[in-house]
Amino acid sequence: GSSVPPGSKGSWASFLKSITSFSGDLSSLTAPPFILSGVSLVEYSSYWAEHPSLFVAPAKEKDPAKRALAVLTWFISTLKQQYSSRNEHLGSEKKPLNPFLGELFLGRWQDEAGTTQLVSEQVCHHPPVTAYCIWNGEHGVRLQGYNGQKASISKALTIHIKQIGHALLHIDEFNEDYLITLPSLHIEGVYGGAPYVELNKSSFIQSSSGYTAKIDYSGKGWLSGKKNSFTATLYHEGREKDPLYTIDGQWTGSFSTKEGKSKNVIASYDPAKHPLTKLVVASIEEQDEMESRRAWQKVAHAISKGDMDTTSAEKSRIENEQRALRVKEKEDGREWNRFFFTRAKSDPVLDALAPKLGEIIESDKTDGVWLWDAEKAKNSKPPFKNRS
Ligand code: 0T9
Repeated sequence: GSSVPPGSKGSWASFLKSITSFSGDLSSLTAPPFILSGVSLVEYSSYWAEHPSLFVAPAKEKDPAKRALAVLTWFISTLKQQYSSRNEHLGSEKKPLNPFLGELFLGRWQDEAGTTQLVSEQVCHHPPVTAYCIWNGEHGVRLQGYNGQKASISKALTIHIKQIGHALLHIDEFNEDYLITLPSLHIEGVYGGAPYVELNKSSFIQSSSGYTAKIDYSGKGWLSGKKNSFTATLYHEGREKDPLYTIDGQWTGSFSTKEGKSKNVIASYDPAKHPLTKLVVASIEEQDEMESRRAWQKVAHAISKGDMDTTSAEKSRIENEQRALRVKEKEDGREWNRFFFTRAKSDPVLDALAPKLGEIIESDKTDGVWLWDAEKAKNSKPPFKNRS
């Protein structure tokens, strides 16, 4: 069946034609309005902590293996927001707005876990790279990461996305770090105009305390036949055959945790029992010009009205402003100064953990390794300071 609205058949057909002949940067494609979203990709960083209690839970766990398990459980709980929330709320995956360099998305979650804060910044436009830091001071938990995507398309119109980048979780109390790798994904349902994400292969979490978690994704489910299935194991590094814990289920649904290889269920997770905490974002009037929702306000409004002329006019205005800024910087022999992050060649925490997973840090593909810069954050001018 086709989900393409009757009036958009022609433009969808030409869009499909254009994607068969592209390679790499998806953000450059012009898509018909029905598939556009007024939300910028810089907002997607918030998917990491929509359950603040699960995010901070590891900090309360004294036993290191159980702590690693709490990290794994939190990670799996984020997948539903990360990869299927657009589908659930908007009816299909939508093409996000392509963030401009320096674009910011700032907010906080306020709930039983206290205050959890979010800073997300577009640190590179070409290729697109978003960096973020999410932290909860009371619990001493901090997640920082950056990511970009590399896309390719198969003849059958499946879009394959390799994520480049990673996340690092730090727990103050135990001075522990966790390297989180990002799963590969593919987008199905493109031909019929109802794209959705499937995860594939595996992703990993490596802790500085010597535990490895491996998450295997299988679209249809080897055992259950259900979609979005996964199996995860947590083991002492190098001892994959000897898992301490096994988790299986659906990343869009419920899953259960078992001890070792046994059938003995020790915990289960049901997303219906874990309502999301809503991110608090300043009103558009309060926001700085560099903040995403303020900057894209007119575009988002035009998209929601299906007004393509205003959408492209307003998009072009932003793109032209950006081009002018880049020209000026080039003339002045300087580069755009990121608000919260600093480019590095490497990071000692990353260098210690990545080899354990055989993970190659392709920093050339993300314009460097992007690190949270506490000094910059402290000195960043008001509007941001007032609110964080
Ligand atoms: C980081 C996430 C990422 C971003 C999105 C591929 C994609 C852009 C990147 C990887 C987040 O932590 C997790 C979730 C979804 C990913 C998006 C899914 C998607 O389709 C888009 C790409 C750029 C498109 O919009 C392709 C157009 C398509 C909707 C129409 C055929």
